[in-house]
Amino acid sequence: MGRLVCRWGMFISVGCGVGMGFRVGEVSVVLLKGDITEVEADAIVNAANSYLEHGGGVAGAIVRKGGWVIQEESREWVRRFGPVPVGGVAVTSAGRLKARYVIHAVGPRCGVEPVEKVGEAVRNVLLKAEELGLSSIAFPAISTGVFGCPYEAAALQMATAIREVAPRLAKVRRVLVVLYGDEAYNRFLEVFKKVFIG
Ligand code: AR6
Repeated sequence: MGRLVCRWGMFISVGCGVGMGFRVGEVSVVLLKGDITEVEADAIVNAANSYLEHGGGVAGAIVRKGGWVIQEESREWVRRFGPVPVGGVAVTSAGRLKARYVIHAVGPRCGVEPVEKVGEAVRNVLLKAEELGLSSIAFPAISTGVFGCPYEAAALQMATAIREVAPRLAKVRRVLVVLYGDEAYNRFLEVFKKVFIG
């Protein structure tokens, strides 16, 4: 059964979790439904704010499960380098999580900053993952919670950025997008199908 999984553009159910897989050259892009803190990947992406003060949503879940060390390292990052710009990234360890790193990505607050900053954040995460030599990375739906961006707009930014950067990646081979709940999953899936299949 395991050998049947991870076929692209179709429903997959074993090994890759439950979700839909797409392919861009050598890179597989898989949409999953679930909790990002449970996902196995070399790095998981946090939907962070510029001060890396991890309150609710994905950030809160990451610190609760990974440990306070992630918040401490985040504060140390801000002390050394200053606040992370919108669209930018910062890296810490992942504490007790299965991942090696947390890449903190600052998305836009919709209505305040342009939604295109989601795409910028995604591009910067992928380039950082490549720089770190990682082969797999898991994204949440950046900016679609507390920061108030609509699922469709954020999904279009994310899918377009992945499609654009993927051909330039030599190390990253697996990009997971982890959606929390049916609504987020279904809306992202529609957009990803349009971008990756047409
Ligand atoms: N796994 C996967 N997705 C999740 C999880 C989880 N465990 N928990 C929530 N989501 P948000 P933002 C979804 O608010 O909009 C924080 O306070 C959620 O349903 O985490 O970028 C930070 O510290 C939504 O679709 O991130 C910042 O201040 C998506 O993840 C601010 O919120 C993003 O929701 C960042 O806001």
